[in-house]
Amino acid sequence: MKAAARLPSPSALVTAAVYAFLYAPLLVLVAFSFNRARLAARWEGFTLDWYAVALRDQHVLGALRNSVIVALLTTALATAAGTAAALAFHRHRFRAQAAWDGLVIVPLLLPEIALAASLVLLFAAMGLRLGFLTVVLAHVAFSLSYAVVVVRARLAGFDRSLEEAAMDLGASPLRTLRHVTLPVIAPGILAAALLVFSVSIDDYVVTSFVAGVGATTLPLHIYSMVRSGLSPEINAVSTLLLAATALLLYSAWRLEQGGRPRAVALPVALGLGLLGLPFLLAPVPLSGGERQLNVYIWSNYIAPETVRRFEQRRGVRVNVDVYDSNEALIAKMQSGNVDYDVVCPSTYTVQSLIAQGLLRALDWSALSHATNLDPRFLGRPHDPGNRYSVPYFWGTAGIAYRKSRVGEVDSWGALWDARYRGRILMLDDAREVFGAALKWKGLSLNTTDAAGLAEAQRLLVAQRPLVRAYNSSNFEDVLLSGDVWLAQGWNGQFARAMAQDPDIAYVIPREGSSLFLDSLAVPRNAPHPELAHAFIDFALEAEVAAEICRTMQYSSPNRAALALLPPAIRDNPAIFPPADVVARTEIIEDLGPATVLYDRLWTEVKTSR
Ligand code: N2P
Repeated sequence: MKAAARLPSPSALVTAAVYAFLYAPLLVLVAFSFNRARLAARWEGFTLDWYAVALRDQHVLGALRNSVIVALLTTALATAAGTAAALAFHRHRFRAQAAWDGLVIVPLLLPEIALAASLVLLFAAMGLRLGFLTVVLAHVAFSLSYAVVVVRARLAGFDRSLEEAAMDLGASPLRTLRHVTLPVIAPGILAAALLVFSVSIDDYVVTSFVAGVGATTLPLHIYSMVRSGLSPEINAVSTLLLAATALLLYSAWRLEQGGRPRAVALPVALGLGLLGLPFLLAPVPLSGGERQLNVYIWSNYIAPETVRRFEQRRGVRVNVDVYDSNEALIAKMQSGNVDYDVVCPSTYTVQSLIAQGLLRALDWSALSHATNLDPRFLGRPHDPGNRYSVPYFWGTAGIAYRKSRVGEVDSWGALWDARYRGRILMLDDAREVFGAALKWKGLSLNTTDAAGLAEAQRLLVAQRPLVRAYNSSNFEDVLLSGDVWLAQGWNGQFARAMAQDPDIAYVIPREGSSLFLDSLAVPRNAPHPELAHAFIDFALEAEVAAEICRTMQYSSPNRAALALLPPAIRDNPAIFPPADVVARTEIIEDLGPATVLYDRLWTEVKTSR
């Protein structure tokens, strides 16, 4: 009887399980920020090194500084406006009061992505360039509601007769506000401010839409770090951000519960202190003006170390943003209000950007290292005289697979094998995915033939239930993790995966595949064209091109760099395929108006049931 009483009750167990579910991932994150191992999710001993790395990383510090500035401005604006609105609501009964009440709350319930998209449209219509200002305005837009709601809650218990008494005694309205109203609702205002600050500092969705270049906040930077390779540095940065947010939220909660401002002084000071670190450690200006270069490039296409070398050599700051599809690049460039200096489109996208007048003619006299390029990659049909583009990487799309699970693979048909249901990954890329289906059936991946495309679409719809994920960013990680056994993807990232796990193989199916050639180019409205040329020329230097190839393992079109590569890279057929394999590949071409057909068919595949 006694022993039974000591057993936890079922409801306590369920509660414990819920909390474990909620907080276990965070605990793991915090624990691994102290783990010595670089890659493995295995404990290899305690270290503070990752914090040291993070606090020395100028990009992390810069992004954190941007986040703090945005959050402080947002807090000031949203809290002031929110408090004024709450007071107005408290004092006056408006006509259709319920409707106004509801409208204040709606932004809290609105899907963030809808708010983000509408803000981008609004800014474009107003002719505002995306940057700091737009980030702050957007943050105020979504956090204002929080401020109104919190201050109103505090006002609900506020006795208006205090104000009336003050006025009866001769105090002016302003004096009454300062000496009576504000002191009473101060904890509510402070709580609102802390809440606004913490929703602003870790916002990702809205910010990613409205940031433009040079206004990268910490959440955006962390996300781009994740996409160019996981490092425990991210765990350290996230832990710091988590600690700061937790301290501020805890303080806001205490104040809301009626705690005295003095009681939260310590946690607030600690939280703000953590966020103040970047100002102490990297006291540099917000944006480098002329001394800054904005690069928009495929993920996994350039190592941070390489970028750092250029920064050091030229004494400039380089912002690197990444994308995972040509369509994302085109959309950004068409929007017309972003300021990139260097971009990296594939052949068919170079064609379409030239046709739309979105690229700037290059000054070849500033590209003295272009003589390093293998002439086979120059003068191609997508840009006959290379007026606009300089080859950067080439490579193939193919299938990587786990030998121990699927044996030998040599046909696209393997990706339709029902035995591997749920173990197949496809690129999230209309042209590549249709390309795989078309090639499998012996058709050109540039076909515009309606019957051929309909057949490809039918195959892709049938394949959908077998597909675990459509992923163009870290497909090699998904294969490495064991979640999928067969993945369509691009060679470089697979070559890196193979170096980590000998069970992985890469094949260009016997039916043939796509070959890509991605080039550096300068957008027509690039703000820093001179520095853009300097960067392109830097990437053409034999030694730099060799480093880029060695670290990213896509195939280099730089002949002088080849000699500098270790045999493990130069002789790796997954990176530099033999001539007979190249012979069965095809280059994706711009299909002009037929592009929309691919887009429509692809959307239908992805939304099919
Ligand atoms: C880089 C993918 C290769 C680009 N993440 C294919 N054009």
